Amino acid sequence: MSAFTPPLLFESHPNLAFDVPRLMAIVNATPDSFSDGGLLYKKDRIDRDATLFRLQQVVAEGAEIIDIGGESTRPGASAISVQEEMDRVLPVLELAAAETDLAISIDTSSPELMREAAKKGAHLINDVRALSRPGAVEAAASTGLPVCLMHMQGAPASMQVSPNYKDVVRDVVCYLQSRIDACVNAGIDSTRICIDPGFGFGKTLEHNLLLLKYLSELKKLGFPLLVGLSRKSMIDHLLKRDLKDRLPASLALGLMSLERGANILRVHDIRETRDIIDAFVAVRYCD
Ligand code: 8Y7
Repeated sequence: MSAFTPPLLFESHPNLAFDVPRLMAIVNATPDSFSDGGLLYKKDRIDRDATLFRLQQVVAEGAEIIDIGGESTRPGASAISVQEEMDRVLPVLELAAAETDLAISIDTSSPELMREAAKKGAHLINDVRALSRPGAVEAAASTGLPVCLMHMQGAPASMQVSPNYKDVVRDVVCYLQSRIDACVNAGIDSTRICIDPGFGFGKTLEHNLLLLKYLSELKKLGFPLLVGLSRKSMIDHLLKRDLKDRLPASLALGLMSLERGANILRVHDIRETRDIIDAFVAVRYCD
């Protein structure tokens, strides 16, 4: 009926084949993240046993990818040095590479960490700044790894003060296209790029809702799509829900993203998200 389009995939890891949607578990190597900060810590340091325990839990619950981050991008979070970021992320990455078969994504904007992470076995670079820091595109290109380019308006400290767009869907599409072009010009193959609208990053509730409603516009760019809606404060703005009561809406928004073509869901609640992906896939492939 329709022309055959080969499934999109990244060759760095089998779990980055997008014939089915993939589950990315958030693993924060931070002492202070808004929902799971400090989980890997004992006495102010990353703890090997606590980290191993968490990694095994993440695998058992059905994650296929883990996204390891050391810098909190909460609105108002304080900046840390590159050294501090490396000290947080690299031990977790090394343990994940040695002890699991997960695809490993590194959530960073730092060129130095991109290079180190690639040497230590990372499979994907996830940059909320879309490789906009000086040297980031070049560093990412030199690793040969796939990259996730996320849209953000402004900087984490102030991005929620007064988000402003002419047409949020068009503006995000244009921005992502410009970052894709910058990547391709620097030698990153277009088969190694995925994109993300960056829910909650310099966006009002209305902006977020429009981006979800018209997610298919982003799909038209032709790249795998990563979506992060898990427990985000837009759910509070919409429904008045504390962090601990955001699971039902997170799952609903996740399923709506799948229906609109999301290829990776980045989430905190792994077991529950596994169920919605499995149910979605069962219906999609039932004939
Ligand atoms: C996202 C993200 C965060 C997202 C991508 C949070 C690191 C805030 N959100 N990366 N990172 N997409 N690609 O709520 O939506 O988890 S941090």
